[in-house]
Amino acid sequence: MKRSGILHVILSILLFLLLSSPLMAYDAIETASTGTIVGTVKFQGKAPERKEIAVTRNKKVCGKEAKFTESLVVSATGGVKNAVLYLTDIKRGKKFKVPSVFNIDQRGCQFHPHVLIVPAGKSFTLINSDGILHNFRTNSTKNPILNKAQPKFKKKLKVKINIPEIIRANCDVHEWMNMWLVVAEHPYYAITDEGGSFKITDVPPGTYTVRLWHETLGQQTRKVTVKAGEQTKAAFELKKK
Ligand SMILES: [Cu+2]
Repeated sequence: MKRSGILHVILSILLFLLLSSPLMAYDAIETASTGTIVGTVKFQGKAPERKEIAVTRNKKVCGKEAKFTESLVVSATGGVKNAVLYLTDIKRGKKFKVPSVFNIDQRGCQFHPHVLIVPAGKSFTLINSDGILHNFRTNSTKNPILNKAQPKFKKKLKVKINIPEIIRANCDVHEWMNMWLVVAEHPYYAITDEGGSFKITDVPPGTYTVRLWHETLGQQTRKVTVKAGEQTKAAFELKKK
């Protein structure tokens, strides 16, 4: 083999290692004494009203019930739903278990749930409950783009995404249908509930960076210190950008 050929092989191997390294950055270990991070995400000021979605296609199926935009859902007490919180710098901790219910349902021409945590490299199911054509397109930058038509006879479709990334997905048939996939490389991710509360459990003691991500309100980071057997509180406030 020529010298340039060998160099090419070495460079290819290095590039492969570099690209695949994010998947190997987390180690599952036995976690005996751990702590919890609990908190809330609140909206500062008066929350904007959610707009009703105008159903322009497949009205019989899609227009049965009124639908409202999900890009910012704020409770009566100011809690922000569907904010994602995760540790950006955790290297080892609990095993990443795949959730028992692990799918996206296209029902009433909306994605359920609107935000889903997806363990990287694990398959999940797209369900078509509507009996009409939907299409699932991911707008990824780190992963290959998925573009999966799901005709009415195709009730279930398996998909898999390998590289951690927060990805917007949409349906090309119904332009109002969109959702977010949070492809995670470790189990320390949480989504806020209706009241804006979240909980990250079984965290090994240490100091970590918590990142908050919300689809329209942006991001924030915060350092937290977790102690064994204790709860660490983290309160976030966001305002409209
Ligand atoms: Cu659709």
